[in-house]
Parts: sequence; C-alpha cells; structure tokens
Amino acid sequence: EAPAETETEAPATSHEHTRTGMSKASLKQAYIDNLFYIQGRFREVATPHDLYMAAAFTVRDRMLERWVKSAQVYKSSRARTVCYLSAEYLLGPHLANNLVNLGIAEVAQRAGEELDLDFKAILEEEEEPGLGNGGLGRLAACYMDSLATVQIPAIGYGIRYEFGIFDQIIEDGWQVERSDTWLRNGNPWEIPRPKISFPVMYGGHTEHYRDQAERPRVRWIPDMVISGVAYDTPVLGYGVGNVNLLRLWKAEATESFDFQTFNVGDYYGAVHAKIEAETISKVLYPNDDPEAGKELRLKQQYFFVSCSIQDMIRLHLNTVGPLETFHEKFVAQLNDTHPAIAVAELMRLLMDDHAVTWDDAWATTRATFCYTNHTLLPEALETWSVALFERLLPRHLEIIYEINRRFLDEVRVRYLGDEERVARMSLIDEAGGRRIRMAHLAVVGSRAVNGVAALHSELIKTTLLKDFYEMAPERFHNVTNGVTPRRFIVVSNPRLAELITEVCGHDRWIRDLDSLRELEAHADDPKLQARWREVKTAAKRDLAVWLKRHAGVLLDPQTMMFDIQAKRLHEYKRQHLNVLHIIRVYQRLKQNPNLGMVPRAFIFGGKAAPGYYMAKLMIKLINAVAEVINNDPQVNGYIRVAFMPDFNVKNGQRLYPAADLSEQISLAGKEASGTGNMKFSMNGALTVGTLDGANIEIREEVGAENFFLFGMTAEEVRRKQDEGYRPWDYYHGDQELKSDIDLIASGLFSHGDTNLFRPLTEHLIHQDPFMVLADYRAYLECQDRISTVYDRPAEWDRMSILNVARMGKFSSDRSIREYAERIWSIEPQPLGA
Ligand code: GPW
Repeated sequence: EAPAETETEAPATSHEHTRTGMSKASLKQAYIDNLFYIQGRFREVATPHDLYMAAAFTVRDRMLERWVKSAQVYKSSRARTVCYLSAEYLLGPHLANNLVNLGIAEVAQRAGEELDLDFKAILEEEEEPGLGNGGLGRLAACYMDSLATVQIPAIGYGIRYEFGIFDQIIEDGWQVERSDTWLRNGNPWEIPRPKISFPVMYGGHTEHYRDQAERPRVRWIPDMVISGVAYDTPVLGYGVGNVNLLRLWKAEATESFDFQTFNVGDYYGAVHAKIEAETISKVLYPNDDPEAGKELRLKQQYFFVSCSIQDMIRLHLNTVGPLETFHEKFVAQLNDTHPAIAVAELMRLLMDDHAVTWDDAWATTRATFCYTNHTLLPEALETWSVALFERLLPRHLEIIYEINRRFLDEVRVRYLGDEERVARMSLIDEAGGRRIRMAHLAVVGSRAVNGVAALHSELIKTTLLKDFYEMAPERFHNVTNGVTPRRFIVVSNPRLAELITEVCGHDRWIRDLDSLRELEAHADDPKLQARWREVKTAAKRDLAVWLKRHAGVLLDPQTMMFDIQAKRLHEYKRQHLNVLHIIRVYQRLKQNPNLGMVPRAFIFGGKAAPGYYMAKLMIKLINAVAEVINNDPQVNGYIRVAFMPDFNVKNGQRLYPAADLSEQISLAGKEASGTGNMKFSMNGALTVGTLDGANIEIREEVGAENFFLFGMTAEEVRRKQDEGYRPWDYYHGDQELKSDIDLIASGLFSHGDTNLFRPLTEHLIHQDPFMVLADYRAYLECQDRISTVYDRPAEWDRMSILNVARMGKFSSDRSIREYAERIWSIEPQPLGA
C-alpha cells in the first residue's frame, strides 16, 4: 500500500536524508528547487519541458545514493558481474518506470497534485531513448530492469546513438521517416564520464616482432584512432537498493590525433577528422536484419565492443588484479552476433597489450563469453567480407584466422576425413566471395550458446548450428525470453495493476509474477469479470481518444473488439495475412449488410526498415484498406481499421492494455521468440497465434482452451517446403482467397491503380515464401471461432483472467534467474532499498 504520509524525515545521516527524502513534503520541496536551480525558472514561466526536467532531476537525485552504494558494495565484495553487450537498448521513457521502481509513484502523484501539476502531461513530455529497432533491443532493456531487480551485479554496454530509431509519420498512407532527435533538449538520466574514455583503432597494418623476453609479439599500427567516452545511466531494481549501470559509448575525436593534424597546419583536416570520428555513434541502423557490408556498421560494432572490453579490463585490474582471473570476475553475454567481434578483441588485448600467451588468452576468452542467438532467418545471419575486415581490422582478421585454423584442426581430428563438415563449420564462408561468419565466431569463442524460446533452441540444434551441437551438446541451452511486468503492467496499465493488487490482497506479484496464479480462483466470479471488463474498456477508451487524434480514426471502445497487431513490419510476421482476413470480413459484410457480426477494430502499429520495399508496401496496403473501409457507411459501424503511427515503447504502452485480441501470426519456425505476445497476454488480451516461438509456451501455460491456435507447425512447414510449395494451387483452390487477393489487385484500395499493389499480390501468388496462402483458411476459421467466443462475455473474461493469471513464466525476472543459474553461475548481491 501507499507509503505512510509522514512529513518528518529520518535523521540527516546521509545525502539521501538531507536532500532526497521520499516523503511528499521532500518531493515537493525538491521539485520546486530543481525547477529553479536546474532549469532556472519560476513556476509561472516554466515550459512543459521545464516541468518535466524538474521532475526527472527530482527522481534522479533519489537514485544516486543507491547507485553509488551499489557500486561500492559490488567493488568491495569483488562481486562477479555480468556484462551485457548489446548494440541496442530500446529503453522507453524513464520517469514513470523509475518512480515505480523507487516505490514513490503514488506519493509523487499526490505531491504533484498539491503543486497543481498535470502529472500525466509531465510524463508525456519525455522523449524516449529509442536506441533499438524492436524485440532484440527491448529485450535488452527488460533484462537490465530484471538484472537489477533480482539483484545481479551487471553492466549493460552499448552505443549512445545521437539519433535512435527514426520517427515514423504516415503521409498518404506511406511511411515517411523523420530523424529522431531525442537528445535535442538534453538527457537528464545520463551522467557523462569524460574521464572514462578509451582509444579505438581502425585500419593500418600489423607488425610482428620479438619482445625483450624474445617472445613473438604483434603490434597493430592503425591509421585512425578515435575515442569512446562513457555516458552512464542508472538502472534501478524494483523495490531493492540495487542500481546497475548502463554504460553507453559516444565516439569523439582523440585530442592527440587532432593535435597531430593541427600541428602540421591542416586545420580543416583536423576538423574533418573530428567529424569522421563522431560519425561512428551518430545513428542507429534501422534494420531488423543486417544490411550487407555497411562499413560504418562494422565500425560501430567494433567501437562499442572495444571500449567495453577495455573498460572491463580496467575495472578488473583496479579491483581484483591478475588477468588470469578475468573470467571469474566477468561473464559477457553477446546479444546476438552484433558484438561477436568481442571474441577477437579480448584475445588481442590480452596478447598484444598484456603479453598473455595464446593458450592462456584463449582459455580466458572462451570462459568469458556466452552467446544468445535471436534468429534463424538466413538473411539475418551476419557475415562480413574478409576484404572489409582486412581493411578495417587487420589484427582481428589474423586472430580470427588463427582461431579458425586451430578450431578446424579439432574438427578434422574428431571427424576424420569429413572435409565437407570442415567447410560447413569454418569461420570463413569460402563460397562466392570470402566472408566471416559471425555466428560461428560467437559459438567457437563462447562457453554457452542459447536460443530464446524452446522451439527456437531446438531448431538451433537441429539446423543452424547442428554441427556445433554434435561436437559439444552440453554447451547448448534454452532461455525463453521474458518481459518486465514493471513497465508492461504497472507503468502502462495502472488500472489493471490496482485491480490485481486488490484481488490478490498484495502487490508481491510485481516481483513474483507466479503469484498471479491467485487470480485463477476468481476467474469465474461475475463481479471480478465485470470490473475486469471495465478496466479493459477504460484502456480502450484511452486508446480510442489517442487514435482519433493521431490517426484520425474513430473507434468504439464499448462495442468493438480491439484486434491488434503491433510489431516490426516483416513478411515473415505476415501482417498481410491479417489484411486478407479484414478484406474477407469486408466482402462478407458487403454481400450481407445485415450480417449480425461482432464489431471489430483492426489496429496495426509498426515500423518498416527504410530500405525494405515490401514492408513499406504492406503499410500502404493497411492504410489503403483502412481508407476504403472507414469511409464505407455500409460497413463502418461494424469494422474499422487504424494504423497507429510511430509504434515505439511509449505508444506500445498505450496498445497493450487496450487489446482484446493479440495477433501473433508469423509462419511457424520463423519468429525466434516474440515478446509482444507476452506483453499483450499480460494485459488480458487473448492470442490468435501459430505454433511459433514463445507462442507455444504461452499456450502451454495458459492452457490450449484459452488460446486461439491455427496454422501449420514448423515441421509441416518444412515438409511442405521440401515437397515444393505452390501458392498458385491455393490461390486457385480457394474461391474466397482468390477473390480477396483479386480485390487488392482490382485497384479498389488504390483509386483504380492496378499496379500499386501488384508486387505484393504477385509475390503472394507466385512465391509466397512465408506461406500466407497455405495458412489463410485455417486463420479465417480461427477468427470465426474468436468472434463466437467474444460474443459470450463471461467466457471471454474468464479466459482473459486466466491468461493474466498464468503469465508468471514470462516475467524477465524468470529469464534472468535462469541465465544466472544455468549460464552465468552468478549469485545475487542483495542490497536493501
Ligand atoms: F536478427 N530480433 C530483433 F536475430 O528484434 F539479430 N532484431 C534482430 O536483429 C534479431 C532478432 C536478429 C528479435 C527476434 O526476431 C524475436 O523473435 C525475439 O523475440 C527478439 O529478437 C528477442 O529475442
């Protein structure tokens, strides 16, 4: 319950008590102080942004003592520490989350009211750090929250992109990208650490020499050196004293390098070098999968990896000491292959800078890293051309060659004469232009490898990394993804959180999500069902208001089922399958306007990679269908279509609470896990989904009877592909399917233009790599069952309550505990709040 409303403070024994008390009175005083002394404003002339900044500083001040204390305790106890290496952190707004994790959300709200502040407006004012593309980056952010909450000492390392994921606007139905200027007004959550900076080298050549002890050594003479400067953000655990560190690197020109150029009188050259250096952390690559061969991207990866590993070595030498114990102090988790160059970088630093032998360096390296794979899609598997490596990272190329030479010798000895296997397992793909396989580097350089959902981890073992699994099965694991209930229930759906707390009689569930099971006993209670429905309807009303304003679409939260698909636009995620269903319902309604059907709002959100033509065309198609349907008075009382612009964390928090139905309809075997599926379900949406990724485990947990399943299994997909899939046959074999696709092709949704969507319809009929047509009929039948059940509120509400009650497994706290126990061998370091 709410903290006692005391106006007295504990004795002034520390900074926290003299300056940063948690009482309402202290919060009010601090807020007014910050508004004046930090923003330099009287209340009367403060802008909304000033008001937000004062709130942010008020909260940040309250995190610092715990942060400094955590660092102190971790240092003196020489605690084993996880370093999470990730090119992306999709953090979302900090303010509300930090209030919740500090346990002062309610008292702060009351303080705000007494100061006559519009609390909601202040929260809205925050510009979110969008330093990620989608699931992978958001997972990193959830894991940072859970690491702190389950009290594991951790540092998140990444890049402080000046421009994060682009802002999406919709013009004439098309996605238009605008650059994300999140730092424009300053970032109150970060603390720059100009003294924590490291040189990062590129290019040049290597020299082999003998040191004073006549040992063979290598020196890398680069032709460019830049420096990485640390920017630190505290990450607070929920209801605990632990505060972990998110350390993001900003690229700058090195002073010495500047001066060198400056001294020979080349002023413009020096300025140019500065700009070139700063380019490295300028912008996030907006793709879910790698764009082939982009040199700047490789520079970014190496940039943050090199800074991070140098920082780890510095910390180790400062605290524990000898490098032989490096792997006992640190475990480094590679978030996909984006940081995989870390394997070669740690080898290089140990050998070249610290004179460690190859064998010792290799033992340390392999004991330090663990690798998480997040995809099986061939186009998303990262490779870099050997030529580019040679130019940019010549020393790393030598090291990778040597790792490979030694590794392939092991393979040869183990599998005598099997040269095909050797070629398959090589770190170098020799076919068609030599390329470095980053996943192989990550596997060979790691102690453990894991997938992100049970099915995905199985497929890793039987397909992508089969040969590696056969050689060392004990190194392969599964850790099913999770999401943080703090952000995705407490912050985003306060009404639901309050209702759950009331029904359970405690708020322990926020850190022990399994205890949501206590809701099960009440699933059939009509009184709870009525309130449950009220909470859902209120969230739908909020979303409807927002969508009216930002998408110009009017939805009826009272009568309509909110059917939502929100995720990156991708053919494998099959937003077009959803669209085919909408068109089917539309045609049915046109044929029979008196069809008594459950009214539905079809809501989409998601960004397309700027260079992904088909994904952008899918956005246009959704908006084109929306335009026709929303303006057709014959149907628009029953169905409406809305595209939420700029789906990001903030806007996601508006969607999840408002969903009745969650669309998780990727082709089986393609979505490694999915995490949106969990966020929706936690907020009481029922799922229509395939047996893909974590959907399978969600269905297992909530019970098959509380999940709307359709479509082929991964096994059936594989078989059909082997037999030779012919979408053409489905198109001609199903009248309704044909007529839905033909309606798109007819120009109905494109003002008569029969060319606009042709690439999409033709691709479906002739290629259909994600088997939309094969799953179409099953999807429609499933959707009809869904409408039937939605018409029986008691049944639906019961299912919704049971979904929430059984979501315990999908807390990222559980995922982190599994990593800690099974992969990292690391113990919590409890610190009291
Ligand atoms: F290609 N994922 C992502 F595997 O969001 F690297 N971006 C990416 O670049 C990749 C994966 C990568 C997603 C997966 O698609 C999703 O299924 C998964 O839930 C998520 O990563 C977190 O594991």
